[in-house]
Amino acid sequence: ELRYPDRVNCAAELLTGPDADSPVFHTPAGPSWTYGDLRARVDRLAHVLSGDLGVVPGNRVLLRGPTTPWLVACWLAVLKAGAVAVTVLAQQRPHELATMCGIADIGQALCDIRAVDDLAKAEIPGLRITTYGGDSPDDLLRRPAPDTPYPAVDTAADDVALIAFTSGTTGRPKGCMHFHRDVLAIADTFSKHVLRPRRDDVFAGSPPLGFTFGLGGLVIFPMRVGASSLLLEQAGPKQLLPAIAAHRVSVLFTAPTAYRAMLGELDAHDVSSLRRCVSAGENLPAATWQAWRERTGLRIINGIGATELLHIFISAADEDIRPGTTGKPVPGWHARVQDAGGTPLPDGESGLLAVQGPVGCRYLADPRQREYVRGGWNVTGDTYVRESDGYLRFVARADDMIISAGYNIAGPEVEDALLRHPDVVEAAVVGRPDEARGQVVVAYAVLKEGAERDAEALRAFVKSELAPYKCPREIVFLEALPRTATGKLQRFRLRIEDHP
Ligand code: 3SK
Repeated sequence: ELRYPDRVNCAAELLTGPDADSPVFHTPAGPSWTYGDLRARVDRLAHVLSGDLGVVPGNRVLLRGPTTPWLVACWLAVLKAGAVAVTVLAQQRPHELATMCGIADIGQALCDIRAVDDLAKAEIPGLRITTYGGDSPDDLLRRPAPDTPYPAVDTAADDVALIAFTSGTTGRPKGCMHFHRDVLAIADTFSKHVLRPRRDDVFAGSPPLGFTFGLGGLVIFPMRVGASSLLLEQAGPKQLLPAIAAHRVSVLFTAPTAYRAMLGELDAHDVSSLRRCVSAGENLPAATWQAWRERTGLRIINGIGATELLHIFISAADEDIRPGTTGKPVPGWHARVQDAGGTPLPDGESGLLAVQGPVGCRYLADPRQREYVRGGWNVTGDTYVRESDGYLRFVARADDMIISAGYNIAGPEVEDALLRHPDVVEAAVVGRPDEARGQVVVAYAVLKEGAERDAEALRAFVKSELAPYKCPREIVFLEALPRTATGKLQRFRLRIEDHP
């Protein structure tokens, strides 16, 4: 069981430990930062925040900018000063920023000068924006501040440290509040027991810091063990592969789509430094896992996480990985599969995934809290099956089940079959309303460059892989699938017929 003192400041905890000259952040261009550099810069920023900017414990501070060491320094300074960090994505537009600032009652923003335009355009009443990374004397990083250590504010373990926004794949954003102890708990559960990082590891990955998958994988997990992290402003597959080689990255965090994209480019890059590869954000098809294993010799650590629960709660460590399943509850977590009324279902039956653990869902002023937390369990909205030996297998997001002529069809199962075809790079399968059958299966596919768009051949392939009733009635070819800013597939945009 995890035990933390009643009073703990997670930023101070993450900053304590490694020698001042150990590296903490690398970037493709500039010199690496050491833990000593980071401590000194965080302390200066915390002085500016609580002095010049008048931030007091409990104030909520919006953070916006590309993934840089300065963004992390601001995040740590906000927490060290006892305030609440609300990190948003660089892709979010003025109306989205205004909605989030309204929900979280934000009065201050620290914003990379390169990302300030949309924030300024949002015209948020009462918001004080301070930029960083510019060359004016007014810039956050140039403001006068004492060069003395900043004593961390004595926060309670269950004071709110951060608010992370999720809109899932559709809908009005929900702000999820997480405590100082939650930040430590994700490192002391998934990272400690499944990832098992070492101090000499170099982390890197694609998720931005406004997505808690990235915040954990690129900041909290490496810092908890005194390791370092390569921070990339552009972190698509094209940038990741050369960066892995150049910086000898050993721990990689990214999503299934990026693993698939990198497979096509592996020959040109040296990835021999990798020892751990983590996939989350979406279900990892067994075909992608196998292909990565064949090409690199590495077993991808698959996981399911949620912004509501901060990070990954079901996964499996190296030797326990079973491709095609997500794994078992991470130590410290419990999981069960239940029906819509909350009654646990027997092994082998599919139902709603419900989990309990050291981190819980706490939406900020949102009635949807009642749907997510039921009877003390966090109901994630995923349909799962528990196998007899405890492994949990993803079936679909609960709202992605297709019911056609009385058959229950899981869209992701059909997507996996399509992805086994050598010409298919991406696939999304949805139900389309149909008078006779209730719904019919429709697939959207992205093909390899130059491949022939032969829907009939692809349908025949799916029929050779799955029961014929699961075969898409129609296959539509697209150049790309619609995705959220964090890379999640937006199936609702393909189900447009449901939303006339
Ligand atoms: O949303 C997710 O899929 C996720 C995965 C891992 C960690 C955190 C999150 C939010």
